[in-house]
Amino acid sequence: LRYILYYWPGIQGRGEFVRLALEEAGAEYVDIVYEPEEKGGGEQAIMAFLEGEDVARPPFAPPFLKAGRQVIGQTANILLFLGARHGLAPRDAAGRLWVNQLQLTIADLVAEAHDTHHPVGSSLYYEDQKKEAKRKAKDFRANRIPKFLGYFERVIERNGARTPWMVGTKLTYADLSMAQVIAGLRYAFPATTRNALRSRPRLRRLHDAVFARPRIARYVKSGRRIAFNNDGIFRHYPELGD
Ligand SMILES: N[C@@H](CCC(=O)N[C@@H](CS)C(=O)NCC(=O)O)C(=O)O
Repeated sequence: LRYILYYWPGIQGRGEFVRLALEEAGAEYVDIVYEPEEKGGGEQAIMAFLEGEDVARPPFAPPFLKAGRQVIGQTANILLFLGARHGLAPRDAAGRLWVNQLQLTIADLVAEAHDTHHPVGSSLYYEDQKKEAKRKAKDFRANRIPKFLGYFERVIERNGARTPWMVGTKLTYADLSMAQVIAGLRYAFPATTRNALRSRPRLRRLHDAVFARPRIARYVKSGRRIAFNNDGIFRHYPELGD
């Protein structure tokens, strides 16, 4: 089975949460935006779904995933689907809901990280909302990063397993996403994140364990993982604080 991932070019963005799950699963997939246009690739392929008249269940925004005839949007929803199919989630319904809950909380954190550079509007330039961005980032660094990371540290602790993971004894897609968020926060706000992680050894261990997974390590080494940059969700602007 071959998946098609629809996501914007040049950034990890929310697409990366899906990529990490696909990579860990060893699934076959194409990142359609990097395929030549004459082969149906490029941004046109994305736009065809967003704006096409004949799409029965149109997604609102990337990322979305094509699996056979199904088109699935919303990062957490895509992961719910992949988790069940590839053993990246518990088998029981309660366990699946719990992992989904964690993923939705990660999505909240990701949205707040995005809003540190776009607090007024996603359709406006960063340069036109710098003042508000400074206030937003200050609060995010002082209050939100510690609150979110404190929460996830507790989740690992309460799980009580001898493994590094948040749920049970096996890795789930929420662990992959958590590691990705830690990597992103370290890029955007290195000092704040270093400080917040000092007292959160379980999260540091989770991050390291995810990036040491053979398939994830191979993916990172392959050069296919786009580097963090200031077009993505996690951006490093010195004026927004360290
Ligand atoms: N809640 C959605 C958010 C999707 C989203 O914001 N996608 C961005 C790219 S990362 C986008 O293209 N947004 C267009 C828009 O919001 O108009 C998810 O988690 O997938």
